[in-house]
Amino acid sequence: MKKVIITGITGQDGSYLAEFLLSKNYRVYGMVRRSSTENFERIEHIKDKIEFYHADLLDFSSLVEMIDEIRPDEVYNLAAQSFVPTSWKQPILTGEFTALGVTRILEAIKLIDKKIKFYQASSSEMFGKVLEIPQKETTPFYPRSPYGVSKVYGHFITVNYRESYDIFACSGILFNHESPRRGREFVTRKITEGVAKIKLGMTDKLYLGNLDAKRDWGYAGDYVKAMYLMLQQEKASDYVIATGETHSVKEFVQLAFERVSLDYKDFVVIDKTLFRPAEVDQLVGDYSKAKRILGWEPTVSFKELVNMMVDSDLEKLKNNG
Ligand code: NAP
Ligand code: F7E
Repeated sequence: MKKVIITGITGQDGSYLAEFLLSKNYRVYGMVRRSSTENFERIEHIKDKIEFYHADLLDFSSLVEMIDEIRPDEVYNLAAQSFVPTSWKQPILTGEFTALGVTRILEAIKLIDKKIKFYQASSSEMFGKVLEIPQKETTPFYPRSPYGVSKVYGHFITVNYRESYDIFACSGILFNHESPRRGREFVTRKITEGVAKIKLGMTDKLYLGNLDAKRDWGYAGDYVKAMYLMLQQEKASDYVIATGETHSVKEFVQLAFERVSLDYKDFVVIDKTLFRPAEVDQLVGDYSKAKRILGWEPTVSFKELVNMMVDSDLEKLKNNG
């Protein structure tokens, strides 16, 4: 049985990846940081099948001990401070988690066993103020937030440990991916939960920022499969994972309200405080390398994703009474 460590297992992607690797018969270890209350909402249904290990990206010795005790075949580093607006409020902490945290894990792997395969959760936010459309593996980076800057560091330290120490380290440059398990502060989930509350008469307004920003949105359940495929290849490399389509926040809002037969113009209020100091205006990825080498393709369309998230939030709110 192959052993795997997933950092960030309590997050959106961690939960889908854990499910997927359990289905592949992996022994799954979830790295969690200490908290006064358990935060297992997304993995409640599989938590009996996961072995939890307490460690923190800020604490090098905890990472060394974890890797030494478990001796995994693969490590997926999904843990990060992942919310872009918070990265302006807490830029130093974001750098500690999202940038230096990657070096701490890679160092632990280098010290203990260089044969351990490593996946780094890189991001389309690295492309920021885009220098090429669509963005591919060779497109230069121009990050627009402390989060994006930290991810550029995480990406290049991964490449550097591959080139310096011959560690099988891959960087997955994933474009936005969403699901019913998406954190409530990210725009897609904020919209779908807001729409569901409006439909059920629990509120009558949805406050949003910049509706003109465009993103390449896919389904998280598809994207975790690409992470796994990257680590099963002969050679380590970096891959863009995207849908190849771009849509504005406004289009997302329109479709979400249409799903419940309402007009967004009656409910959406623009709140200037939600605009960002520097915006990423338009992202669209070219996933042809992943298709060619990994045989990976997205399976959920934009409209299916919106509908899935609205339906799920309606269901959750109805069940909660
Ligand atoms: P998420 O839902 O915000 O989950 C983040 C995870 O990181 C949580 O499990 C969190 O644990 C953990 N974490 C944060 N700081 C930590 C620390 N110091 N030590 C240990 N664990 C820590 O993020 P996600 O959407 O699943 O994304 C997964 C990864 O992919 C992240 O690195 C993100 O930056 C990257 N990414 C995401 C997207 C996307 O569209 N979703 C796209 C590209 C890249 P707690 O539960 O304890 O807070
Ligand atoms: O914003 C606009 C906002 O916070 C998307 C993370 O997973 O994907 C995510 O980063 C867009 C931005 O995601 C609101 O200005 C308008 O242009 O959902 P988001 P993000 O910043 O793209 C990347 C790939 C990651 O790696 C990150 O970890 O939506 N927007 N109004 C709003 N955004 C939010 N959050 N809230 C609003 O009210």
